Amino acid sequence: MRTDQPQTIYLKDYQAPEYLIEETRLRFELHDDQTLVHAELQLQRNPARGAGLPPLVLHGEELELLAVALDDQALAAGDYQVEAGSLTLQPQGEAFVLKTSVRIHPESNTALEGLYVSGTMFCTQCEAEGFRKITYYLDRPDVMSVFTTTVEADKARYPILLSNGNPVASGDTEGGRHWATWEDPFPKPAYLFALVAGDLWCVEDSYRTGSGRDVALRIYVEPENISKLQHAMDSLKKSMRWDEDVYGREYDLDIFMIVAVNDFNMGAMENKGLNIFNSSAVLASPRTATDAAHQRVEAIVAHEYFHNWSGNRVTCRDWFQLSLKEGFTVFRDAGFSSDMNSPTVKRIEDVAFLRTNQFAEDAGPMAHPVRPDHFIEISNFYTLTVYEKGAEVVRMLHTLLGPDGFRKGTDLYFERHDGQAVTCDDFIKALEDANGADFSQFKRWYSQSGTPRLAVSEQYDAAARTYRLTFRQSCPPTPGQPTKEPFVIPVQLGLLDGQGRELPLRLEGEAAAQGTDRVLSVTQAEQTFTFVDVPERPLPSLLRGFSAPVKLSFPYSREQLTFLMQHDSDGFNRWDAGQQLAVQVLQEMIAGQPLDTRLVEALRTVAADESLDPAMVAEMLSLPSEAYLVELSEQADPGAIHGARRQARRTIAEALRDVLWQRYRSAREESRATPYQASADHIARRSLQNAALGYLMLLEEPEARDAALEQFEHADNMTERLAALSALVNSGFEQEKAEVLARFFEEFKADPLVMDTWLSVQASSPLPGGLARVQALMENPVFTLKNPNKVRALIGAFANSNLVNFHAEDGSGYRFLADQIITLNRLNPQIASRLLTPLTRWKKYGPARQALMRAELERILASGELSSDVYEVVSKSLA
Ligand code: B3K
Ligand code: ZN
Repeated sequence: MRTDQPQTIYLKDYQAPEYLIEETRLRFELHDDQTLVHAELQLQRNPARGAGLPPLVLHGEELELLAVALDDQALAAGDYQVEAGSLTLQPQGEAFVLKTSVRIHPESNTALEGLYVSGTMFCTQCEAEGFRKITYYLDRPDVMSVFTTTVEADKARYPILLSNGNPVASGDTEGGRHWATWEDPFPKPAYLFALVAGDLWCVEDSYRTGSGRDVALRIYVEPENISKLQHAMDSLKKSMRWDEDVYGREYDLDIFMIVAVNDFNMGAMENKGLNIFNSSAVLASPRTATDAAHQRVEAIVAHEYFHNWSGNRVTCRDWFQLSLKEGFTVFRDAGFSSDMNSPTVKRIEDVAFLRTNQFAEDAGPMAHPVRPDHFIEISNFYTLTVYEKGAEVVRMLHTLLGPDGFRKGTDLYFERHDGQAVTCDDFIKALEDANGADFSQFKRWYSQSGTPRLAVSEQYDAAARTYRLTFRQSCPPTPGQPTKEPFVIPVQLGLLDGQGRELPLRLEGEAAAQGTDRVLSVTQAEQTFTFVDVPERPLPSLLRGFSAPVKLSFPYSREQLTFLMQHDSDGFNRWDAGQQLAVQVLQEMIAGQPLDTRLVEALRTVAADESLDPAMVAEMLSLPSEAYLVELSEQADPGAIHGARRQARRTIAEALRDVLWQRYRSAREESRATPYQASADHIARRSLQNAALGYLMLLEEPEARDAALEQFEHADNMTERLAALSALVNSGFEQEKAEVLARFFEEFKADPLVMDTWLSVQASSPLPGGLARVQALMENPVFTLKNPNKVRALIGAFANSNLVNFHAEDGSGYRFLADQIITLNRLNPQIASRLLTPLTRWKKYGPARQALMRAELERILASGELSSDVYEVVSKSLA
């Protein structure tokens, strides 16, 4: 908890460090009631900072300093100053050795940052600024050092002792204790440090790199999870191969380890050679994890592995540059997932997520550029903007340069900056230099916040056979940025004729047509492109594959959207045309008008299309989510949004009953006949099967109920069972609902990850009484506020995925959430701060709800001493 006024830190104030750390030697003595950390740092004056020896100011928080020595001279109390966040002393020469010993208390660390205890093991989380809770250090990413780490602990309880790099020595000591020493030869910032001690089992495999080196691969877990590691191991090996094939990047150490822990603030962490994962991002078995969970494991394993180059070998100069590693690495993992699965479905999922959640962030009080220029608490900036919008920015660079030019650029980037801590400008410069490109205007994507609007209009001249498209871009004001300069917006497009065929594309001034699909760069506030030789009025397919993170508008008629749904050669745009149609229809229903049956007929065609990938059919049958409809509203009415969407879904289910049953039965038949596989075609089949079941259950007919019960009972995998459970939980079949919930609980109560899904399904049910259900579940022994997965599964799901219950008119949902945040502020500030998100969106709702939400934010602000995490979000939301 802070005791002083939180300070804002500015990018413009960046200065290189006064001192560097050449070598770091650490020794940990782990005990039940305390841990001793002995550090020996070889420091030197940073030559880049000039002459003179300024005081050395080391970061350190919640440390009890036991001893400090400079070049082996013990210092007396007057020789140094200890303050809340620092240790200051005066060096006597350019190069020197500093030794410190501190006492820390991982056993009572509930913030899960620094060294802490999860279950029966010790583990660490240092990014961004957690290392300073372990020892006094220059805890900033531009200070890179080689590390040698010795861990000592009780041998029986902690037989496995791990740190970064390669194991070099180990032995026993008195009192039943033992030790192990690890050496990491690659200089790294402290945020990549890791330590694990526990009674862990592992699966082992190996990987031969392209250049013929053998790398040992190990995934460690607590013994009960040893059977759930095959999928993560397969994903790891695929990632290693893919990064060689697509980016020319090989792994560098002799061993690569992953450790799964149950208590973890986020998904996973890319510590050098020793990734630490939330168990939800590693463990997967058909019986306990859904297809989506399998794909999440695959993506996160890849993401953390890819950081070995984009983040570790080349790291960030300062935390404002976070997207340098995160945006790029999300782009890389998306490319990998796309290659391993259906590219179109992957793109649809990513775009739906971005538009619903990142666009909302960009329109809210915490909006910030991909490269923020100030912050109070860096933990608050691990955001959708830095990650997902940052990945879209890299994707646009890839689109503009093409795959070969982009690869030339990344090769130069990795080669030029290997072993360095660099900036987003250095990344862009490498792409420019390798291609002779100029991205100076493009770089506004890094500095301007907000989601640009792109309004497009058309003009066809039959006599001249010309077709003009005029693009007007604008960007709404965001905190601290009242006006914006034009962005570079790559617009991938095609033109369709009356039969749905693609027309050749020739722009005015060009000698010949250049294909039927191309990318235009919109760089001005208003810009017109004229196509020539256009034989008939075309229908434009715009922003294919969502080629830029903008809000595009074009005055399509509903017939034109239906036509695009059936004929566009771009799968993403086929889906998107359906979404645009559904949004129009739902918005009318929200305003009280009846359902436009053209939507139903368009979906009938989709549902019956056996030539379409079943996963695409499932995506196209899914109406825009409530959260997306909220994002699109000027002022959202939760009850009307929920009611309209539910009514539309029921009408669709009635109208499409036969085809839905037919598709459901044939898919379920196949599922029964073939054992579970996590392959793309099986996943696609199950997604359509479950989408159909979801619709059919809305009819509240015994036939559908029986199908759900059969599927729940007999399916051999969690994907089918959970879909059946969730359909029953959201139905009016009270007795069956209670039965399946109880049976599911009995079967899986010992499996924390499955219990998370059991909590989530109930927490997100829109049926009346949602808050009471959540409050009752908080008393269930499987729930604890100390485990972030449990908090997300129950409280997070209620606040983010249960629109009607969370926004209850009496404000009870808001009050409940604020109460939890006030408690969590002391236990785990990062989790408390994350939970605030739905309250920060108060401007989206009507005056009565606004007042209630603001009152809860005020109550949190007045509740006592706030962590910098919670303080920053609450104060900015109220500003
Ligand atoms: N780099 C970590 C995130 C650390 C978050 C610290 N609050 C995981 C990742 O993006 O790969
Ligand atoms: Zn990352």
